[in-house]
Amino acid sequence: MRTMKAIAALAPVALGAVLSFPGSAAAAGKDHAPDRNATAGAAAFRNFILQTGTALHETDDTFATATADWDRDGRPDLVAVKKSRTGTNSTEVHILSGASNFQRFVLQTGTALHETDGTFAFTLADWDRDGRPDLVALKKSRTGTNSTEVHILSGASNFQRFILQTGTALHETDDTFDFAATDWDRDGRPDLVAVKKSRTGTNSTEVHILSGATNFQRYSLQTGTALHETDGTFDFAAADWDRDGRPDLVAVKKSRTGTNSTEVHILSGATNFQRYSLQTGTALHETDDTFEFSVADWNRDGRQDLVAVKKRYTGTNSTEVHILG
Ligand SMILES: [Ca+2]
Ligand SMILES: [Ca+2]
Ligand SMILES: [Ca+2]
Ligand SMILES: [Ca+2]
Repeated sequence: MRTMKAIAALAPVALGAVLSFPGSAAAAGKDHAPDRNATAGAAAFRNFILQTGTALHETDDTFATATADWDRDGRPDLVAVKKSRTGTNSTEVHILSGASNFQRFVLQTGTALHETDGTFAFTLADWDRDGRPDLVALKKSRTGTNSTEVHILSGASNFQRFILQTGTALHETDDTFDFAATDWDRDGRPDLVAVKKSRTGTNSTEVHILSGATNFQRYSLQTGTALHETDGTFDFAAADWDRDGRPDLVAVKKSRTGTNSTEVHILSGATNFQRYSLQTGTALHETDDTFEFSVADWNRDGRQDLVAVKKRYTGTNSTEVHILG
């Protein structure tokens, strides 16, 4: 999520540089010597399958990033949402194509949404089921409805048209909440996953899922999880890691880890997030607020990969993408 003024002016810049980080890879290899009996799952996230600068300059807190297959070529694309200090005086969407290894923009546009601030979070989901990812803007606080609001811009209109704007059953929310969209109840409608990280009734990280079928007026699930309360060192995503048809909760622990690496802890949806499917260190060193995470199947082997976006203080002076498989 985060500063620069003229993105368009920088669009033609294509670095094309595939970086190698022998230092960090070797260090991680030493810390986590491969277990020869390890299952495929246990070996997950131990290798970089892409490390590259991109056509996007370094970015700051006015940017939020996500992955989605915008151009429907089977390759995840990088979606950068520019929330404020934009040329268009609106929230902007800048999409870098996966097919170009993020060297080329396939969309750069203002949207129907005004400039946004820290009270907004963003995710993508195909709300209207036309095959195009739509932009889900969550207004967490200072809303007209006194609830967390959902405002969805259609991909088909290049984000010029709202296809849903509504309050929800969830009260206003703050930095103790993270959000993701996934079809939890498998009715074909994206549902909204609100992860309550701390100050919870259960003394654990909680999952509250609002059903898309009710336009987010009813909960499909509200539960504590096997994961203790969490803080700003954790990022969350939803994806079907174990391929049982149920979305799982991916918790990325960025720092203060036991393994001295960025860790991935996956809670299985089949157990309502009471059991772990995977807990592992990764080839990526500990990370900080300059990193954002998402999951996507980059190399199309049917397994979700971890996409780490390094927004600034990069070697390439661009926003970088590091994918762990
Ligand atoms: Ca794509
Ligand atoms: Ca759509
Ligand atoms: Ca659903
Ligand atoms: Ca699953």
